[in-house]
Amino acid sequence: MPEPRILLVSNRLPVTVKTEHGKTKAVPSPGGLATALRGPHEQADSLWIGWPGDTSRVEPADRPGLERQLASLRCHPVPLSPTEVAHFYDGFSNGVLWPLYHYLTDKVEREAWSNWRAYVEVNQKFAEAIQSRYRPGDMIWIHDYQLSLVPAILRNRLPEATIGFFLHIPFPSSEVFRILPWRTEILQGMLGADLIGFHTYSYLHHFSRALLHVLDLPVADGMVRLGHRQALLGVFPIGIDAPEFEALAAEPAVQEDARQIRAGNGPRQMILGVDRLDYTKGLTRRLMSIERLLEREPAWRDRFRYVQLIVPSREKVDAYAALRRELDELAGRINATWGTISSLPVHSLYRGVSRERLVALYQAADVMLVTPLRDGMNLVAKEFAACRHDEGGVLVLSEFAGAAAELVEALTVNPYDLDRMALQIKRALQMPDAERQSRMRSLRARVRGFDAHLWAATFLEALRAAGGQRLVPGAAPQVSDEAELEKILERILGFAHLHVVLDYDGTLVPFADTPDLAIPDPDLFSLLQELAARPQTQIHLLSGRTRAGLERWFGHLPIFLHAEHGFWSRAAGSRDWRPLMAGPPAWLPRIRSLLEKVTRETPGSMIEEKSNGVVWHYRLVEPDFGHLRAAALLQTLRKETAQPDLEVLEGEKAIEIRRKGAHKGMVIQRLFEESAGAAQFLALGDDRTDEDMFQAIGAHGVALHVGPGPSMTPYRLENPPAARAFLRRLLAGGPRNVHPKQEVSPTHER
Ligand code: GDG
Repeated sequence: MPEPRILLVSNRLPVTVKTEHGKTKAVPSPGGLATALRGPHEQADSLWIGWPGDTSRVEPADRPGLERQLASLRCHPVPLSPTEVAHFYDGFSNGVLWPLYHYLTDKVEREAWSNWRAYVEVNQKFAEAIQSRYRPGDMIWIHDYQLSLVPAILRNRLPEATIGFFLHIPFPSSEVFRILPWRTEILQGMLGADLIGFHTYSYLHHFSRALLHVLDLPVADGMVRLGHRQALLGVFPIGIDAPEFEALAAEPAVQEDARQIRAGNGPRQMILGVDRLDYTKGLTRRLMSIERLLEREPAWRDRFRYVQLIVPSREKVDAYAALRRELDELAGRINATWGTISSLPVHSLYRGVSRERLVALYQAADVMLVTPLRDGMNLVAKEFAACRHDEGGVLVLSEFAGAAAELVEALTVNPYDLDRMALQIKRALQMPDAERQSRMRSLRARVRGFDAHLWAATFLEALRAAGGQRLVPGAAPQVSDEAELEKILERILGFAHLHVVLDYDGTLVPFADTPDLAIPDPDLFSLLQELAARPQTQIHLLSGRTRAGLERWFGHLPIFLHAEHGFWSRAAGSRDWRPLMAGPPAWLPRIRSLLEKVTRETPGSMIEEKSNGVVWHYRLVEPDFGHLRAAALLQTLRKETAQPDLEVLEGEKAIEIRRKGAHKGMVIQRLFEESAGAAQFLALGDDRTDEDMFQAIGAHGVALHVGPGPSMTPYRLENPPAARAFLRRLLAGGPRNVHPKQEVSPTHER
């Protein structure tokens, strides 16, 4: 099979447009992503789609040249206006999602909530750009939190496309994620992908929990079912370009630079930190733990220098400017207290350095501090290991960096525990050579073993497979197509004695939080009224609800009502409810008291009483607790099913215990017999209990399933509004081959 073309999509292109002294050029963007995706980008005629940076100052005359240059680099620009950048990027992505996903909820900018609109619009813009370049067979790989809505927008427009999504930052615990007012939109957005990748299992786990809590979607075997489609979840820890770092580290000029840096430190050991200026990196706490070490360990004073490289970033976001001030003050205080005439303990540099200098610093360091409060992965930790041919240097790593899941030979720290962090730094400074070498040897093997290229190749291979298994095997398509519906309608219009049998919840109205809230609306009343007025047509509402409930809502309509799955029936216009069988079952009081106990122990659950059985509802229970309790209840009930007249039914977040044989199919059977075989049926239903009536109808009519669940009938309407629209079409079609309306006779009265 030929290699498919890959469309890589990220907020930033791997090159950024720069205008200096009136000259415009595209220069490589910093960061590990460009390196990691170099392989797939160079493959076949792949394309990278993203923002090229601020192009507002590019002279009109320079634009064609710039476009040519980007095209030759296989980059397709998505230009963003300065306002879009301010609202979508600084405002929503970095002012809301970034702090929230890193658990720093106090840093979420209050004003930035208003930038949601811009986030949606720019995501749409990206989706349009992708669609404009998409060719069937391409694989689309979308990156990171700035673009989490793009997969679903694209899925709508390109249902057949293979779409992958990778989140480079942590996915927070669902308790934190649920703070986000747009949690539903973000989750649904990501679910447009066939494969969603995370750096660690714990991020995947948090995402699964959020799906369950927010969308009520369970994840089984790393897979989420979305109607007839499925999305896969996977763990793909990103690596670095290890050979490139090793090669740089082997260069004589770089090694000489490292020697000079060491010489500059004199007899002192060097502790190094390399971070973007960001409050997630734990820079303040890192400084405080250095201060603590100096306070508590006099022997270590003036025996180390802590060099911290801070690369400026996101300078327009307020929290970042404040952080810089705070760090300056703290470093000033430490230096003033513990500095000597010849040396200061803290040496901060607010600037980026060349790759060569960075590698020299890695090589010169005795201890590398990577102590973020949270970090998706953290590539600096891996780069440090890759550069240490000498097997020297000790890595001190935060347990809250994704890298900690892999780099288990590092000295781990909890960056919130300053005392222990100070002790770990001391331990690193005085680590015996043998231990240091042994740890570094193992770290280097890990970094080399799964590098950036392997990461990209592994994800793409999994994506290809996920695209191939997008459709759930054997699942019916979401809806019947127009031609199919037209054929069914024609058939029904030809029925001489039509019985329309309708389930209520999930069929005519969507599910509500509790059964009492699923109230019928005026449109439904008029629809039922008009259907009932149709010549040679009877309308039957056949529900699991109680007699009183149906009577209260539908008693005034000229339609037949069947309560408790058909155990009770009454004719149109009659108040006389007739049971299918006599007396309540003997087991009912015992089962009721069992359910009362379960309800007391399961907050949010409730009991629905029926004359013929009882139902335990757990729709409002915390989802996994509800599932757990339901499983335990089913286990207990299994003993009861030895009773000849008892059956247990699992419904939508409900368990029903009812008298055996009182099911919806019995109603169909009776109506058929009463019409002396003349009745023909149209039945609409959405759940397991409706399958009984579909089965009973057999060749005597048409059964239509409503909603995404499984069904024996091949005909499917998407949801309750689609069901109502179909019934309206039936009305509009008018009856064929039938006589004028006659008085309805209560057919089942004996
Ligand atoms: C996201 C996630 C995840 C730093 N200073 C200089 C410099 N750097 C380079 C490093 C490294 C990169 O920047 C930073 O790596 P991060 O891992 O922090 O990645 P980000 O791109 O910020 O962010 C992160 C990553 O995505 C990948 O999935 O690991 O958790 O937040 O490569 O070397 N490079 C140069 N001079 C510097 O001064 N040349």
